[in-house]
Amino acid sequence: MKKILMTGAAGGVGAFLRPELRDRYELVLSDLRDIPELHSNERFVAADLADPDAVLSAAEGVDGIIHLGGYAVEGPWPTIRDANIEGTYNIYEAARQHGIKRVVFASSNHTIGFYPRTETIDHLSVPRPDTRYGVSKVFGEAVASLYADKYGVESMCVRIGNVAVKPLDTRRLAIWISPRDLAQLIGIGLDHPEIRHEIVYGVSQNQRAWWDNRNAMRLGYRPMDSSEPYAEDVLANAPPEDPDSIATRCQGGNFAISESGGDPSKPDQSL
Ligand code: 15L
Repeated sequence: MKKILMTGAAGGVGAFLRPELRDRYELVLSDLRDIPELHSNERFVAADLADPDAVLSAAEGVDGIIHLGGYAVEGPWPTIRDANIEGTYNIYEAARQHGIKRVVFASSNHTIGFYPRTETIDHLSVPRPDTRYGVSKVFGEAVASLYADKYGVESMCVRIGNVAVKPLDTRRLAIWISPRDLAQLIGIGLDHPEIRHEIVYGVSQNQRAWWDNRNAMRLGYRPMDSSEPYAEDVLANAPPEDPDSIATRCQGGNFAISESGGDPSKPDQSL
């Protein structure tokens, strides 16, 4: 059984993934926050991602890394810089120094959040981040590419949509991924023999998706869930949307209007 370090394991995505993955891998769970309830096959190690020595020591002896850790929404630059820029760099450096050959990087749909919802994009589309958070995920994808080409640290970068038990609003009918579909994708990222640097979308088989996920399918991804059975209920209860709002027009939703209020001609002076 492979031993896998999961960073950010105390967060919501970690909580969804642990039960799906702990029968298949020996999990070393890391986070700043303690994880009180550990199951067999799980061990906890506290680590601040911004501390290179702590990351190096957390990654000692593992065969692969699932890097979920960092700040998961928009935040002030120092927060994003320490948790996501420094943190992701430290993960790849630890992988290089320990000779760990596989990393699954939890990237985000906010790398491409400024694309309009009318456009179908794929793994080759040029990034259009909607936040500093999105920029930090584009940075992570770039570090993954560099470490693959230069040091042979192979990566799958998963541009995750929204992980939840079910889709909760109109936008999430397009970008939702079920925990078991995300676990399947991550398993491919850890075990597929022919990965160098891949970008895939973390999305279930949603009819309303804005993403052509053929790169994930090429690698064997066969999502088991779809948002469509939830659509009638979601649409019946969805709050009315302003069709002219940038938040409604862009794939990143509210992230695309954070701080600017959606009007690029009037940037928030507090930035
Ligand atoms: C993300 O990248 C966030 O980490 C998550 O909290 C959600 O906001 C998700 O995107 C989303 O776009 O719904």
